[in-house]
Amino acid sequence: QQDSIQLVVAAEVQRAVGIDLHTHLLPPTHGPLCLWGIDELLTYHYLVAEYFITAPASMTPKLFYSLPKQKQADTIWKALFIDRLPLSEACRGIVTTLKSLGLQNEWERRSLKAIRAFYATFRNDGVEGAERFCEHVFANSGIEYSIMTNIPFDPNEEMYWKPKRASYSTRFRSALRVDPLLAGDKPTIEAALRSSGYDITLESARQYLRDWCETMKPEYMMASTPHDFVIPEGTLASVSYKQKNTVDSNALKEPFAFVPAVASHAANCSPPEDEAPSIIDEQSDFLSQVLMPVCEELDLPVALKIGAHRGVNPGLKAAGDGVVAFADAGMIARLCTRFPKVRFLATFLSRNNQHEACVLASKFRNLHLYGCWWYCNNPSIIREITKMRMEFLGTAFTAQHSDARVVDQLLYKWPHSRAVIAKVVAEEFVKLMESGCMQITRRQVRDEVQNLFRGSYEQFMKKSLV
Ligand code: RAT
Ligand code: ZN
Repeated sequence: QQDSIQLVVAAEVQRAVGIDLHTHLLPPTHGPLCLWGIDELLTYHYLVAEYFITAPASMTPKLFYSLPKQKQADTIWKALFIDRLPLSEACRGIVTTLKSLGLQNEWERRSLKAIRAFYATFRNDGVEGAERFCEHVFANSGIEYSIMTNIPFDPNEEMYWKPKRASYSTRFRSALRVDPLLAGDKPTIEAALRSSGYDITLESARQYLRDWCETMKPEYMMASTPHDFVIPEGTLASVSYKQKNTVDSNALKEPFAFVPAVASHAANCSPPEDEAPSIIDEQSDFLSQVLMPVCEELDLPVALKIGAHRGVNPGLKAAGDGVVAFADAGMIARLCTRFPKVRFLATFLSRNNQHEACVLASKFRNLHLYGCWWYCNNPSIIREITKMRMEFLGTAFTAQHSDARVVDQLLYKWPHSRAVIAKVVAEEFVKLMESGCMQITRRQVRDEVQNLFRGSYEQFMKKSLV
Protein backbone atom coordinates (compact mmCIF):
# COMPACT_ATOMS: atom_id res chain seq x y z
CA GLN A 1 0.00 0.00 0.00
CA GLN A 2 2.91 2.33 0.66
CA ASP A 3 4.13 1.79 -2.87
CA SER A 4 0.76 2.63 -4.27
CA ILE A 5 0.42 5.84 -2.25
CA GLN A 6 3.79 6.93 -3.64
CA LEU A 7 2.59 6.32 -7.17
CA VAL A 8 -0.71 8.09 -6.57
CA VAL A 9 0.97 11.11 -5.00
CA ALA A 10 3.54 11.30 -7.81
CA ALA A 11 0.77 11.19 -10.40
CA GLU A 12 -1.31 13.83 -8.61
CA VAL A 13 1.64 16.16 -8.17
CA GLN A 14 2.41 15.71 -11.82
CA ARG A 15 -1.08 16.58 -12.97
CA ALA A 16 -1.78 19.44 -10.54
CA VAL A 17 -2.25 22.70 -12.38
CA GLY A 18 -0.68 25.40 -10.27
CA ILE A 19 -0.37 29.12 -9.94
CA ASP A 20 3.14 30.51 -10.04
CA LEU A 21 2.96 33.03 -7.22
CA HIS A 22 6.10 35.00 -8.00
CA THR A 23 7.97 35.39 -11.25
CA HIS A 24 9.73 38.18 -13.13
CA LEU A 25 8.07 37.13 -16.38
CA LEU A 26 6.32 39.71 -18.49
CA PRO A 27 3.93 38.97 -21.36
CA PRO A 28 5.00 38.96 -25.03
CA THR A 29 3.05 42.18 -25.52
CA HIS A 30 5.67 43.83 -23.28
CA GLY A 31 8.05 43.44 -26.23
CA PRO A 32 11.73 43.20 -25.23
CA LEU A 33 10.79 42.91 -21.54
CA CYS A 34 9.42 39.43 -22.21
CA LEU A 35 12.54 37.26 -21.97
CA TRP A 36 12.69 33.86 -23.62
CA GLY A 37 15.11 31.79 -25.68
CA ILE A 38 18.49 30.16 -25.24
CA ASP A 39 20.55 33.34 -24.95
CA GLU A 40 18.36 34.63 -22.13
CA LEU A 41 18.50 31.23 -20.44
CA LEU A 42 22.28 31.08 -20.61
CA THR A 43 22.74 34.61 -19.30
CA TYR A 44 20.39 34.10 -16.33
CA HIS A 45 22.11 35.80 -13.42
CA TYR A 46 22.49 32.53 -11.49
CA LEU A 47 24.62 31.22 -14.37
CA VAL A 48 26.59 34.44 -14.70
CA ALA A 49 27.50 34.15 -11.02
CA GLU A 50 28.48 30.50 -11.50
CA TYR A 51 30.54 31.32 -14.57
CA PHE A 52 32.61 33.84 -12.62
CA ILE A 53 33.62 31.24 -10.04
CA THR A 54 36.02 29.73 -12.58
CA ALA A 55 36.31 32.46 -15.24
CA PRO A 56 39.83 33.48 -16.32
CA ALA A 57 41.18 36.63 -14.66
CA SER A 58 41.17 38.38 -18.04
CA MET A 59 37.36 38.16 -18.13
CA THR A 60 36.25 40.89 -15.80
CA PRO A 61 32.54 41.46 -15.10
CA LYS A 62 32.91 44.80 -16.88
CA LEU A 63 34.24 43.12 -20.02
CA PHE A 64 31.63 40.38 -19.82
CA TYR A 65 28.73 42.81 -19.61
CA SER A 66 30.14 44.86 -22.47
CA LEU A 67 29.78 41.85 -24.80
CA PRO A 68 26.63 41.44 -26.89
CA LYS A 69 24.15 39.03 -25.29
CA GLN A 70 24.91 36.23 -27.79
CA LYS A 71 28.63 36.42 -27.01
CA GLN A 72 27.89 36.32 -23.28
CA ALA A 73 25.78 33.22 -23.90
CA ASP A 74 28.55 31.62 -26.01
CA THR A 75 31.04 32.24 -23.23
CA ILE A 76 28.87 30.65 -20.55
CA TRP A 77 27.93 27.74 -22.83
CA LYS A 78 31.59 26.89 -23.39
CA ALA A 79 32.64 27.27 -19.77
CA LEU A 80 29.73 25.58 -18.01
CA PHE A 81 28.31 23.20 -20.59
CA ILE A 82 31.26 22.11 -22.76
CA ASP A 83 34.32 22.37 -20.52
CA ARG A 84 32.38 20.97 -17.54
CA LEU A 85 29.31 18.91 -16.83
CA PRO A 86 26.28 21.01 -15.93
CA LEU A 87 25.85 19.67 -12.42
CA SER A 88 24.57 22.67 -10.50
CA GLU A 89 20.84 23.23 -10.18
CA ALA A 90 20.85 26.23 -12.54
CA CYS A 91 22.96 24.38 -15.12
CA ARG A 92 20.93 21.20 -14.91
CA GLY A 93 17.90 23.39 -15.52
CA ILE A 94 19.16 24.15 -19.02
CA VAL A 95 19.46 20.43 -19.78
CA THR A 96 15.93 19.76 -18.51
CA THR A 97 14.58 22.68 -20.52
CA LEU A 98 16.22 21.56 -23.75
CA LYS A 99 14.96 18.03 -23.29
CA SER A 100 11.46 19.31 -22.62
CA LEU A 101 11.59 21.30 -25.87
CA GLY A 102 12.61 18.20 -27.81
CA LEU A 103 16.19 19.39 -28.18
CA GLN A 104 17.92 16.41 -26.60
CA ASN A 105 19.97 15.66 -29.72
CA GLU A 106 21.04 19.24 -30.13
CA TRP A 107 22.13 19.19 -26.50
CA GLU A 108 24.03 15.91 -26.87
CA ARG A 109 25.88 17.45 -29.81
CA ARG A 110 26.40 20.64 -27.79
CA SER A 111 25.14 22.50 -30.85
CA LEU A 112 24.18 25.95 -29.74
CA LYS A 113 23.68 26.79 -33.40
CA ALA A 114 20.98 24.13 -33.81
CA ILE A 115 19.32 25.23 -30.56
CA ARG A 116 19.24 28.82 -31.77
CA ALA A 117 17.76 27.65 -35.07
CA PHE A 118 14.89 26.02 -33.15
CA TYR A 119 14.11 29.26 -31.34
CA ALA A 120 14.35 31.25 -34.55
CA THR A 121 11.28 29.45 -35.87
CA PHE A 122 9.27 31.20 -33.15
CA ARG A 123 11.18 34.44 -33.15
CA ASN A 124 10.63 34.97 -36.85
CA ASP A 125 6.91 35.30 -36.14
CA GLY A 126 7.35 38.32 -33.84
CA VAL A 127 4.87 38.75 -30.98
CA GLU A 128 2.73 35.95 -32.35
CA GLY A 129 5.68 33.55 -32.23
CA ALA A 130 6.43 34.64 -28.68
CA GLU A 131 2.78 34.07 -27.70
CA ARG A 132 2.90 30.61 -29.26
CA PHE A 133 6.09 29.78 -27.42
CA CYS A 134 4.68 31.02 -24.09
CA GLU A 135 1.52 29.02 -24.55
CA HIS A 136 3.58 25.89 -25.15
CA VAL A 137 5.64 26.53 -22.03
CA PHE A 138 2.68 27.22 -19.73
CA ALA A 139 0.77 24.19 -20.99
CA ASN A 140 3.78 21.93 -20.49
CA SER A 141 4.75 23.17 -17.07
CA GLY A 142 1.26 22.74 -15.63
CA ILE A 143 0.93 26.38 -14.67
CA GLU A 144 -2.34 28.17 -15.26
CA TYR A 145 -0.89 31.61 -14.79
CA SER A 146 2.14 33.30 -13.36
CA ILE A 147 2.20 36.42 -11.26
CA MET A 148 4.52 39.07 -12.63
CA THR A 149 6.66 41.60 -10.80
CA ASN A 150 5.46 44.98 -12.03
CA ILE A 151 7.50 47.96 -10.96
CA PRO A 152 5.80 51.33 -11.35
CA PHE A 153 9.06 53.06 -10.41
CA ASP A 154 10.68 51.57 -13.53
CA PRO A 155 10.21 53.85 -16.55
CA ASN A 156 10.95 50.94 -18.96
CA GLU A 157 7.83 49.21 -17.77
CA GLU A 158 5.63 52.23 -17.37
CA MET A 159 5.15 52.65 -21.11
CA TYR A 160 3.36 49.29 -21.35
CA TRP A 161 0.78 50.43 -18.82
CA LYS A 162 0.34 54.10 -19.57
CA PRO A 163 -1.35 56.06 -21.05
CA LYS A 164 -3.44 53.00 -21.81
CA ARG A 165 -2.97 49.56 -20.33
CA ALA A 166 -2.06 47.10 -23.07
CA SER A 167 -4.22 43.98 -23.04
CA TYR A 168 -2.12 40.93 -22.35
CA SER A 169 -2.33 37.17 -22.13
CA THR A 170 -4.35 35.68 -19.28
CA ARG A 171 -1.29 33.56 -18.49
CA PHE A 172 0.02 36.61 -16.65
CA ARG A 173 -1.35 38.50 -13.68
CA SER A 174 0.06 41.51 -12.00
CA ALA A 175 1.78 42.20 -8.68
CA LEU A 176 2.72 45.75 -7.85
CA ARG A 177 6.26 45.92 -6.51
CA VAL A 178 6.89 48.68 -4.03
CA ASP A 179 10.39 48.10 -2.64
CA PRO A 180 11.18 51.83 -2.30
CA LEU A 181 8.33 52.15 0.21
CA LEU A 182 9.81 49.49 2.46
CA ALA A 183 13.33 50.73 2.00
CA GLY A 184 12.27 54.28 2.89
CA ASP A 185 13.84 55.32 -0.39
CA LYS A 186 12.69 58.92 -0.34
CA PRO A 187 14.56 60.10 -3.47
CA THR A 188 13.02 57.36 -5.64
CA ILE A 189 9.55 57.93 -4.24
CA GLU A 190 9.78 61.68 -4.70
CA ALA A 191 11.13 61.32 -8.24
CA ALA A 192 8.30 58.95 -9.16
CA LEU A 193 5.66 61.30 -7.72
CA ARG A 194 7.19 64.32 -9.38
CA SER A 195 7.58 62.75 -12.81
CA SER A 196 3.95 61.61 -12.77
CA GLY A 197 2.71 65.04 -11.69
CA TYR A 198 1.80 64.28 -8.06
CA ASP A 199 2.52 66.55 -5.09
CA ILE A 200 5.19 65.46 -2.65
CA THR A 201 2.82 64.56 0.17
CA LEU A 202 1.88 61.35 1.88
CA GLU A 203 -1.65 61.57 0.54
CA SER A 204 -0.26 61.93 -2.99
CA ALA A 205 1.91 58.89 -2.42
CA ARG A 206 -1.21 56.97 -1.37
CA GLN A 207 -3.04 58.26 -4.45
CA TYR A 208 -0.10 57.26 -6.64
CA LEU A 209 -0.44 53.70 -5.36
CA ARG A 210 -4.22 53.68 -5.75
CA ASP A 211 -3.86 54.89 -9.32
CA TRP A 212 -1.32 52.20 -10.15
CA CYS A 213 -3.60 49.59 -8.62
CA GLU A 214 -6.39 50.86 -10.82
CA THR A 215 -4.13 50.50 -13.86
CA MET A 216 -2.42 47.20 -13.07
CA LYS A 217 -5.19 45.47 -11.12
CA PRO A 218 -2.61 43.58 -9.06
CA GLU A 219 -3.31 40.38 -7.13
CA TYR A 220 -1.13 41.76 -4.38
CA MET A 221 1.48 44.38 -3.53
CA MET A 222 4.96 43.05 -2.99
CA ALA A 223 8.43 43.99 -1.85
CA SER A 224 11.65 42.44 -0.90
CA THR A 225 12.64 43.96 2.41
CA PRO A 226 16.09 45.51 2.85
CA HIS A 227 18.40 43.12 4.67
CA ASP A 228 18.37 45.29 7.77
CA PHE A 229 14.65 45.99 7.80
CA VAL A 230 13.45 46.33 11.35
CA ILE A 231 10.22 47.01 13.11
CA PRO A 232 11.31 47.68 16.64
CA GLU A 233 9.43 45.83 19.32
CA GLY A 234 6.96 47.91 21.24
CA THR A 235 6.78 50.63 18.59
CA LEU A 236 4.35 49.01 16.24
CA ALA A 237 3.40 52.26 14.64
CA SER A 238 6.59 52.60 12.72
CA VAL A 239 9.48 51.17 10.87
CA SER A 240 13.11 52.04 11.23
CA TYR A 241 15.48 52.08 8.32
CA LYS A 242 18.73 51.97 10.21
CA GLN A 243 21.23 52.21 7.48
CA LYS A 244 19.72 55.30 5.99
CA ASN A 245 20.06 57.44 9.04
CA THR A 246 22.40 55.92 11.51
CA VAL A 247 24.92 53.54 10.03
CA ASP A 248 28.11 54.32 8.18
CA SER A 249 27.12 53.39 4.64
CA ASN A 250 30.61 52.06 3.88
CA ALA A 251 30.19 49.44 6.56
CA LEU A 252 27.18 48.13 4.67
CA LYS A 253 29.22 47.50 1.56
CA GLU A 254 31.08 44.80 3.47
CA PRO A 255 29.40 41.47 2.83
CA PHE A 256 29.09 40.52 6.46
CA ALA A 257 28.52 43.89 8.03
CA PHE A 258 24.99 43.13 9.06
CA VAL A 259 23.70 45.41 11.73
CA PRO A 260 21.64 43.59 14.32
CA ALA A 261 18.07 44.68 14.79
CA VAL A 262 18.00 46.57 18.05
CA ALA A 263 15.23 48.40 19.78
CA SER A 264 17.33 51.53 20.21
CA HIS A 265 16.51 52.37 16.63
CA ALA A 266 13.00 53.09 17.77
CA ALA A 267 14.34 56.59 18.29
CA ASN A 268 14.37 57.04 14.52
CA CYS A 269 10.74 56.19 14.07
CA SER A 270 8.10 58.50 12.78
CA PRO A 271 5.60 60.09 15.10
CA PRO A 272 2.26 58.30 15.52
CA GLU A 273 -0.15 58.70 12.65
CA ASP A 274 -2.38 61.38 14.17
CA GLU A 275 0.59 63.75 14.38
CA ALA A 276 2.06 62.67 11.07
CA PRO A 277 3.02 65.48 8.75
CA SER A 278 1.40 65.24 5.36
CA ILE A 279 4.54 66.48 3.61
CA ILE A 280 7.11 63.80 2.85
CA ASP A 281 10.15 64.32 5.00
CA GLU A 282 12.90 62.42 6.77
CA GLN A 283 10.40 61.14 9.34
CA SER A 284 7.93 59.77 6.81
CA ASP A 285 7.09 56.16 7.42
CA PHE A 286 5.99 54.90 4.03
CA LEU A 287 5.04 51.48 5.31
CA SER A 288 2.50 52.53 7.93
CA GLN A 289 1.49 55.81 6.39
CA VAL A 290 1.27 54.88 2.73
CA LEU A 291 1.42 51.16 1.94
CA MET A 292 -0.66 49.70 4.77
CA PRO A 293 -3.55 52.18 4.53
CA VAL A 294 -3.86 51.55 0.78
CA CYS A 295 -3.71 47.78 1.28
CA GLU A 296 -6.45 48.00 3.91
CA GLU A 297 -8.56 50.26 1.79
CA LEU A 298 -8.30 48.10 -1.36
CA ASP A 299 -8.14 44.79 0.51
CA LEU A 300 -4.88 43.94 -1.20
CA PRO A 301 -2.36 41.56 0.37
CA VAL A 302 1.34 42.31 0.63
CA ALA A 303 3.87 39.68 -0.33
CA LEU A 304 7.14 40.11 1.52
CA LYS A 305 10.39 38.54 0.47
CA ILE A 306 12.67 38.74 3.42
CA GLY A 307 16.41 38.49 3.90
CA ALA A 308 18.25 39.49 0.72
CA HIS A 309 21.33 41.66 0.93
CA ARG A 310 21.66 43.48 -2.38
CA GLY A 311 24.82 44.57 -4.14
CA VAL A 312 27.19 42.30 -2.23
CA ASN A 313 29.43 42.23 -5.29
CA PRO A 314 28.13 45.21 -7.28
CA GLY A 315 30.37 44.57 -10.32
CA LEU A 316 28.37 41.43 -11.01
CA LYS A 317 25.12 43.46 -11.17
CA ALA A 318 22.07 41.21 -10.49
CA ALA A 319 24.44 38.23 -10.20
CA GLY A 320 26.11 39.97 -7.26
CA ASP A 321 22.97 40.34 -5.16
CA GLY A 322 22.16 38.43 -2.13
CA VAL A 323 24.25 37.29 0.74
CA VAL A 324 21.57 35.56 2.74
CA ALA A 325 20.64 37.67 5.71
CA PHE A 326 19.19 36.08 8.81
CA ALA A 327 16.14 38.23 9.31
CA ASP A 328 14.24 39.41 12.33
CA ALA A 329 11.20 37.22 11.68
CA GLY A 330 9.52 38.88 14.65
CA MET A 331 8.79 41.83 12.42
CA ILE A 332 6.26 39.67 10.54
CA ALA A 333 4.52 39.02 13.85
CA ARG A 334 4.51 42.74 14.55
CA LEU A 335 3.06 43.53 11.13
CA CYS A 336 0.40 40.85 11.41
CA THR A 337 -0.61 42.15 14.83
CA ARG A 338 -0.62 45.80 13.99
CA PHE A 339 -2.44 45.33 10.65
CA PRO A 340 -4.87 42.46 11.29
CA LYS A 341 -6.96 43.35 8.26
CA VAL A 342 -4.03 43.07 5.88
CA ARG A 343 -3.04 39.69 4.45
CA PHE A 344 0.70 39.00 4.44
CA LEU A 345 2.32 36.48 2.15
CA ALA A 346 5.86 35.77 3.25
CA THR A 347 8.91 33.88 2.14
CA PHE A 348 12.38 33.97 3.70
CA LEU A 349 15.76 33.69 2.01
CA SER A 350 17.66 32.29 4.95
CA ARG A 351 17.35 28.64 5.73
CA ASN A 352 17.72 29.67 9.35
CA ASN A 353 14.45 31.60 9.30
CA GLN A 354 12.30 28.74 8.02
CA HIS A 355 11.51 27.15 11.37
CA GLU A 356 10.41 30.40 12.96
CA ALA A 357 8.39 31.19 9.82
CA CYS A 358 6.40 27.96 10.24
CA VAL A 359 5.66 28.75 13.86
CA LEU A 360 4.53 32.26 13.00
CA ALA A 361 2.27 31.00 10.19
CA SER A 362 0.47 28.87 12.76
CA LYS A 363 -0.11 31.93 14.97
CA PHE A 364 -1.49 34.48 12.53
CA ARG A 365 -4.47 33.89 10.29
CA ASN A 366 -3.37 36.82 8.12
CA LEU A 367 -0.03 35.17 7.28
CA HIS A 368 0.58 32.72 4.45
CA LEU A 369 3.94 31.15 3.63
CA TYR A 370 4.85 30.60 0.02
CA GLY A 371 7.65 29.14 -2.03
CA CYS A 372 11.31 28.35 -1.52
CA TRP A 373 12.92 31.55 -2.57
CA TRP A 374 16.04 32.05 -4.69
CA TYR A 375 18.94 30.47 -2.74
CA CYS A 376 16.40 28.12 -1.15
CA ASN A 377 15.19 27.00 -4.58
CA ASN A 378 17.48 23.96 -4.68
CA PRO A 379 16.19 20.39 -4.34
CA SER A 380 17.88 19.65 -1.01
CA ILE A 381 16.53 22.81 0.59
CA ILE A 382 13.08 22.56 -1.01
CA ARG A 383 12.88 19.11 0.50
CA GLU A 384 13.79 20.29 3.97
CA ILE A 385 11.53 23.34 3.93
CA THR A 386 8.52 21.55 2.46
CA LYS A 387 8.78 18.76 5.00
CA MET A 388 9.04 21.19 7.88
CA ARG A 389 6.09 23.22 6.62
CA MET A 390 3.91 20.13 6.20
CA GLU A 391 4.74 19.00 9.72
CA PHE A 392 3.64 22.37 11.10
CA LEU A 393 0.90 23.45 8.73
CA GLY A 394 -0.45 20.42 6.87
CA THR A 395 -1.08 21.77 3.41
CA ALA A 396 -2.02 25.31 4.48
CA PHE A 397 0.84 26.94 2.57
CA THR A 398 1.97 27.30 -1.03
CA ALA A 399 4.78 24.92 -1.78
CA GLN A 400 6.59 26.75 -4.50
CA HIS A 401 6.96 29.71 -6.83
CA SER A 402 9.48 29.71 -9.66
CA ASP A 403 11.00 33.20 -9.56
CA ALA A 404 11.53 32.64 -13.30
CA ARG A 405 12.95 35.52 -15.30
CA VAL A 406 12.95 33.70 -18.63
CA VAL A 407 9.71 32.07 -19.81
CA ASP A 408 11.39 28.76 -20.72
CA GLN A 409 12.60 28.37 -17.12
CA LEU A 410 9.12 27.23 -16.14
CA LEU A 411 9.97 24.03 -18.02
CA TYR A 412 12.66 23.13 -15.50
CA LYS A 413 11.88 24.96 -12.29
CA TRP A 414 8.46 23.34 -11.98
CA PRO A 415 9.42 19.74 -12.83
CA HIS A 416 12.45 19.95 -10.55
CA SER A 417 10.29 21.20 -7.70
CA ARG A 418 7.47 18.76 -8.38
CA ALA A 419 9.90 15.83 -8.15
CA VAL A 420 10.98 16.85 -4.65
CA ILE A 421 7.54 17.88 -3.42
CA ALA A 422 6.04 14.57 -4.59
CA LYS A 423 8.56 12.62 -2.49
CA VAL A 424 7.93 14.71 0.61
CA VAL A 425 4.16 14.54 0.30
CA ALA A 426 4.29 10.78 -0.21
CA GLU A 427 6.44 10.40 2.91
CA GLU A 428 3.94 12.39 4.95
CA PHE A 429 1.05 10.26 3.67
CA VAL A 430 2.94 7.09 4.52
CA LYS A 431 3.53 8.39 8.06
CA LEU A 432 -0.17 9.15 8.39
CA MET A 433 -1.10 5.68 7.21
CA GLU A 434 1.36 4.08 9.58
CA SER A 435 -0.29 5.98 12.40
CA GLY A 436 -3.61 4.38 11.57
CA CYS A 437 -5.25 6.50 8.89
CA MET A 438 -5.53 3.70 6.36
CA GLN A 439 -8.49 4.80 4.25
CA ILE A 440 -7.14 7.60 2.12
CA THR A 441 -8.94 8.17 -1.16
CA ARG A 442 -7.45 9.42 -4.37
CA ARG A 443 -9.75 12.43 -4.15
CA GLN A 444 -8.27 13.32 -0.75
CA VAL A 445 -4.75 13.02 -2.10
CA ARG A 446 -5.71 15.22 -5.06
CA ASP A 447 -7.25 17.90 -2.82
CA GLU A 448 -4.25 18.07 -0.50
CA VAL A 449 -1.82 18.25 -3.41
CA GLN A 450 -3.95 20.89 -5.04
CA ASN A 451 -3.76 22.94 -1.83
CA LEU A 452 0.01 23.06 -2.13
CA PHE A 453 -0.04 24.25 -5.73
CA ARG A 454 -2.86 26.81 -5.54
CA GLY A 455 -5.78 25.90 -3.26
CA SER A 456 -4.34 27.20 -0.01
CA TYR A 457 -3.37 30.46 -1.66
CA GLU A 458 -6.84 30.86 -3.15
CA GLN A 459 -8.48 30.14 0.19
CA PHE A 460 -6.18 32.59 1.93
CA MET A 461 -6.96 35.29 -0.61
CA LYS A 462 -10.71 34.82 -0.09
CA LYS A 463 -10.83 34.43 3.65
CA SER A 464 -12.52 37.17 5.56
CA LEU A 465 -10.34 38.88 8.14
CA VAL A 466 -12.80 41.34 9.62
O1 RAT B 1 15.78 35.15 -7.71
C1 RAT B 1 16.04 36.22 -8.26
O2 RAT B 1 15.97 36.31 -9.48
C2 RAT B 1 16.50 37.38 -7.46
O3 RAT B 1 17.35 38.10 -8.19
C3 RAT B 1 15.49 38.37 -7.02
O4 RAT B 1 14.88 38.93 -8.13
C4 RAT B 1 14.41 38.01 -6.15
O5 RAT B 1 13.70 36.92 -6.61
C5 RAT B 1 13.47 39.16 -5.92
O6 RAT B 1 12.33 39.12 -6.39
O7 RAT B 1 13.88 40.12 -5.28
ZN1 ZN C 1 12.03 37.40 -7.55
